Amino acid sequence: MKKVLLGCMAYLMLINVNAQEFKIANVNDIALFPQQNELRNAINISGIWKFKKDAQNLGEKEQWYNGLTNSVSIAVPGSWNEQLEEIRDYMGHVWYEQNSYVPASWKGQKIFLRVGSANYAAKVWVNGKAVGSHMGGHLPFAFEITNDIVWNGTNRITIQVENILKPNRVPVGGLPPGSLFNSNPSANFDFFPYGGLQRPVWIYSLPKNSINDITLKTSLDGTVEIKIKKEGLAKQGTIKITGDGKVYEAACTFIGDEGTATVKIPNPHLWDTKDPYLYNLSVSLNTGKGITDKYNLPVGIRTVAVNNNQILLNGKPVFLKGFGKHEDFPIFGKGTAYPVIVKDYTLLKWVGANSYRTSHYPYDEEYMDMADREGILIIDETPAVGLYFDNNLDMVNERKEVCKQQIKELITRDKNHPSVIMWNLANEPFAAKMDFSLSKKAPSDEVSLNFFKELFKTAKDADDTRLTSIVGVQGGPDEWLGLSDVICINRYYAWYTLQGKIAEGAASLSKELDDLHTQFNKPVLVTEFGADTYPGMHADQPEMFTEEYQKEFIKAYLDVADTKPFVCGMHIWAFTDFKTGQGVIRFGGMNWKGVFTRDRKPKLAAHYLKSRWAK
Ligand code: BDP
Repeated sequence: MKKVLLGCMAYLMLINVNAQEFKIANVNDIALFPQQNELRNAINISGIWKFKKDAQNLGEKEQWYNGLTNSVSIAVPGSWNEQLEEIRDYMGHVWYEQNSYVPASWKGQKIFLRVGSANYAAKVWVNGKAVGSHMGGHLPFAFEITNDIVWNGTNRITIQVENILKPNRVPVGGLPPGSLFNSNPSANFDFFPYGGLQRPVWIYSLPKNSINDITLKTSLDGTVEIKIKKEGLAKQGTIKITGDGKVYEAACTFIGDEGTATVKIPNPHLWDTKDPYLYNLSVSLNTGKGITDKYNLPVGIRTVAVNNNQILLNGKPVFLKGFGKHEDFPIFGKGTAYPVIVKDYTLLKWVGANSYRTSHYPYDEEYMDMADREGILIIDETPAVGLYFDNNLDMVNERKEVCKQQIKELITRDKNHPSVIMWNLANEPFAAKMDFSLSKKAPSDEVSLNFFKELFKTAKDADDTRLTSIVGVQGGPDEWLGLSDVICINRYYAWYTLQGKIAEGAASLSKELDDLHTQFNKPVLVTEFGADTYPGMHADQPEMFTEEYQKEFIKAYLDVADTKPFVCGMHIWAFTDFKTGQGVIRFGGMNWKGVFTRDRKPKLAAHYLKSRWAK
């Protein structure tokens, strides 16, 4: 007996040697973007990294975190799919490695590692030691690594990424029962399932007594409420807001680690789309022996609200002119590329748009900062695209928890951007009894309605200063839409239904818009409408896939909207052509509904929109 017990203990110890503990990323650690100032430090360690595919998922067992051998080079940020041979459609495990010094001058500070986005699951090691894990693409995560680094040499950062679509993940793997939709690689959404470290990776430092979170709330009378969370010994905070040649100051006293301050700016210079004025906020912490930490943040003073017909920015109606977009470009896929970000804003301005939706996931932080500076309004979307309801209640509940976590992460990351006016919590969820011919509306049920109610509650609890919505698919249940502050619908009359019949399509749209407004008495936003358009294809009489058809289709929808005072905006699908999986309705593995091509050249419709919008 004794022998058996000893044998068992030895076996358990063996397991323990191999079992590593991964801390789950804490959402509070992504509240403030890394900042370089006189008290904080930040190094972007993006560049060319080591990379290795792990198709058999052997890396952990073989301890690849102790140094990648036989690796190849890959760019970070960037999707892996188009950089190397034979991994375009790969769904599985891969490993990334980079070596980096942490400057000795940072000693005494807390050191963090921040990953902008790893699609989908990530595990992180520093110098071979497990430091943490995160689930979900398109959102950042960070871990404190102070005790894991060395000061007298390079630090090996290893990140395992895995991008398999699974039924308990969001976006959801598998297809809804009865769906005709399929593509290769198989995904329940209409964009290419790019994988990898798609956004910059940072090593940054915080002072021991640090500011950990700042939440702003602004009012039209110039009141700026500032909530601060901190850590350490500091007892006093100082707030300074600078703008239009003046400085406004306030003190913040903490109770425990939380404090609030209010600054009143008389005759405030408001932030809006035509004049996106930003004040500078500087928060500093004082221990009594001097300033220990400082964080600077731009502040736009503005409010967002709705009445029965319109969205109100600073109390005045604003009509949303714009697009649904994607992060997508040849070679680097969904990787952050600063020139593309700048170009997209140039084109949004050129065409006269004032807004867009970050379909179908949160975008890189630089997009959000640009929107604040450029006065572009953002509907900020979570990664919950293509949710569906099947008979597997456990899976549905697991997805719901993932959605809630993603809502919390998104709001924590983006809550201080004046450009963000609405949180969109899902795109085109499918009901359990969906009619995929899209000819009649599916019924809702208790499970799905409660699912969405919980998501709305999560968002409103985290931020009650903005609007909240879900975007409904053609043929989806109306009941879900009623939960939103603005009724948001994607419609493809005269494309997927009533093919080639623009006038009939416009009539169907007109009728449905009236019905929705009568039913809910809320403003209605058409968040998608569009037609695939092969650039350079023309016809004297508009015909599907030609540039003329796209233009006439868009014109007909916009003309209908103009007759309805309760339509508060029209977002065309899509801003640019983008890559998808392969399938018969996706010629060349592309969605061609862009008003601009994938390399940002205007189609006929772009010129038409400019003539209509950019007056
Ligand atoms: C909508 C989806 C969007 C698709 C679009 C289309 O929201 O992601 O790309 O249709 O079919 O259903 O072009």
